[in-house]
Amino acid sequence: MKIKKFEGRTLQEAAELMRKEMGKDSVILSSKILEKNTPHGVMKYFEITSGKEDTKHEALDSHVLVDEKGETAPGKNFILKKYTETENADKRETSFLLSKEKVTDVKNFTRENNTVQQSDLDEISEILSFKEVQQPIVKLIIQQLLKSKNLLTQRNLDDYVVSCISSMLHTKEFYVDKKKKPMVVALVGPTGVGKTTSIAKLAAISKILHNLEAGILSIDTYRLGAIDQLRIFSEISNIEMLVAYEPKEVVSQMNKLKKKDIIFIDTVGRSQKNTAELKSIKSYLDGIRIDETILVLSSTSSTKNMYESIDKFKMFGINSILFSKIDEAAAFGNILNVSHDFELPVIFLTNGQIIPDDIISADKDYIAKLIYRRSLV
Ligand SMILES: Nc1nc2c(ncn2[C@@H]2O[C@H](COP(=O)(O)OP(=O)(O)OP(=O)(O)O)[C@@H](O)[C@H]2O)c(=O)[nH]1
Ligand SMILES: [Mg+2]
Repeated sequence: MKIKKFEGRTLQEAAELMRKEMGKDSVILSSKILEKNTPHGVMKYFEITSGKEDTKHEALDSHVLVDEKGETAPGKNFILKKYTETENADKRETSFLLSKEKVTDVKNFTRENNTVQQSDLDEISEILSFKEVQQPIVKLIIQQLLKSKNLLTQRNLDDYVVSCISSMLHTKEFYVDKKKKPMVVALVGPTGVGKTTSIAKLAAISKILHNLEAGILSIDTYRLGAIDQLRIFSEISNIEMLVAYEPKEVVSQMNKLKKKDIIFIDTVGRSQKNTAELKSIKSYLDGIRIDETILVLSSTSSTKNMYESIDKFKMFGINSILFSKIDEAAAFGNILNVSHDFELPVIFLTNGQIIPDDIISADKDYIAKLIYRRSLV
């Protein structure tokens, strides 16, 4: 891969320089906000690290937004392309997984014959429990495996487990219909889970990679510095950001953004335990049409906390879940527990703090492997 850094006063400017020099199929690997001393004072600027695969075949990034034919031409409907574990996958993402071959190798070293024994199933139960998959779901997986017992061998056992997990997960593609603009997406969730950071990632991807006019409405006027966090991002990325300080201002602020293709609404983080505060956030959103309400949950939280959050945040009419901070979590059974039990689709996963790179579309196979990978850490 060819790697190069570009600077610009805005994210857009740096991305344009990148495309001019590296071509349209180059991708942003990371971005940073830096400061320079100039005769006019301190100036903020963007530095992006871009990469381009050497072969045409490897050019698609995991979160490139494409239309149904795989093109990124402006003016068309598009979906956020799903991550797949193929040879063109981003190395950082592939490194999360043990490859299937590796898992099978481990088993082949430890088993003498090719048939599956009860002890293999016990071992799988143990691994799944260790990964914090709840007992009723572990039992369902084992029952599924037993149904296919005649087909199971040491070699294909892990693949069967992954496909059982995969079939129990619900996922959803992020799809934007440009004809029905603006699409309105609200992110809600407990405090500090990554709502604002995820909005910055999604807004930047919409704008830079897809030439969409994106806008942001913040109703987080509670937390000190919350507006500044978004305002700095909005200034350097040149994405319009408005604030509604009271519920009655929401409709007029949304009207100002009505020509945008997509509007992201950032809400204040509130504890799921405080119903009165949750109702206060809801009063901001009640008067407007929202196309997608995404509940953001941190992958590092326990299944119990997640259940409580879903129960309390359901008043917002949740359409999908974004699991943040998968780079910090030690086990991912909670994603399966939640998705299976509430039949709520996972729409995105975030895997770091870098804007806009550290976000990927939910893919059942990817999540299943994340849950079942054999390493203990
Ligand atoms: N490691 C890691 N950190 C993340 C991720 N997403 C967000 N963060 C960090 O988590 C912290 C909180 O992120 P915010 O986006 O401010 O969270 P929030 O939900 O908007 O917080 P409130 O508005 O206060 O409720 C910040 O330090 C982010 O950089 C992620 O995927 N991985
Ligand atoms: Mg926030």
